[in-house]
Amino acid sequence: MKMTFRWYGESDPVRLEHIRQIPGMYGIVSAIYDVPVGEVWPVEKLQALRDRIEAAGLRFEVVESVPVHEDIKLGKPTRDRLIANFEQNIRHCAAVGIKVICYNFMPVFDWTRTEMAKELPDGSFTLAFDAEAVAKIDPEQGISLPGWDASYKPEQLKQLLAEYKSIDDEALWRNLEYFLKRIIPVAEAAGVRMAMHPDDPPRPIFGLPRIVKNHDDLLRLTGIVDSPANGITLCSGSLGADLCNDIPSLVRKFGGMGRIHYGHVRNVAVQPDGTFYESAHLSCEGSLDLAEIMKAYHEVGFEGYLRPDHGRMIWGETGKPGYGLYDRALGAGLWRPSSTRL
Ligand SMILES: [Mn+2]
Repeated sequence: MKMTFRWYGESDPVRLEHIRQIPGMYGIVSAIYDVPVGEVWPVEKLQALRDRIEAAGLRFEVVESVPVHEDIKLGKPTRDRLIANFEQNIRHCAAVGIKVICYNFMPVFDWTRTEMAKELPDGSFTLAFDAEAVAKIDPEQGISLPGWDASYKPEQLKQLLAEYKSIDDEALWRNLEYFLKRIIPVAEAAGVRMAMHPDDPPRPIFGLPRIVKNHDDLLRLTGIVDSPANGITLCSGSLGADLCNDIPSLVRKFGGMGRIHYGHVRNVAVQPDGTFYESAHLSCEGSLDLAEIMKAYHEVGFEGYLRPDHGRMIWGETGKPGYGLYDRALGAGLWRPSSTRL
């Protein structure tokens, strides 16, 4: 397996040169952030990003994420042009050496949290999700969530939510199928593996459908186009926020099928109602058995990419919640097998 680290570009408070100092670090996971969703990423921008990463002594083989335009998820007539742009993005990524593209199919909201800096008893700060607080939010009255406030203007959000009223789970599956049948052959031809990130958290929110939540959903997804290019990002923390999901067994099953191309590793402390916070990495700190998860990756001979997904803010670090240097670096150190040769 190859250990990677997410980096948000030059505006990221974490420096590439510091990421390189993490023992065994192989590469950087990043994206082009200044092109509107649905448009084509110029290959020159990807080349410049690759060159910057390689100049720091790291590799750029995983993109996270190429965003999927809402019109594709809604199945609107504009989707054909937008899917063609997505296909072009796959080709452009391949042209600069990208091997894996992470993406997701969550309507409107990507990850959702209610607290960006919950203080833990040890004085560290972490991301948290309060199921009861989210259940009380009436989307008609506007949704204000930390990390998402600036994503949509209130009127835009209202209109988007109205458009999703006619999209139930099966409609979203149909739109995903339409999308996959177009992009997977393109990815195959380009030598790129697509890796769908599961829904975070793995349950419907604000009445919006969520369709990638558990074993059955992952099996259905990988079956839509039966190709190694149609794979998944196994995110332990996202799937793990539903205590019914057995992460080591998912790693064994989908890793054994050769469909996990990218793994996000992190722990969560989960309550039965779905309330959770992102805990420290050790198995004893949260609900997930990280040691068992890593064992499962080894058992299936995982050769893809892993990254520490999120970390707490520790040692006084400030910056992008979940994406500080120190705690993620601790994760990368804990999870890298001693036998890894780079
Ligand atoms: Mn993740």
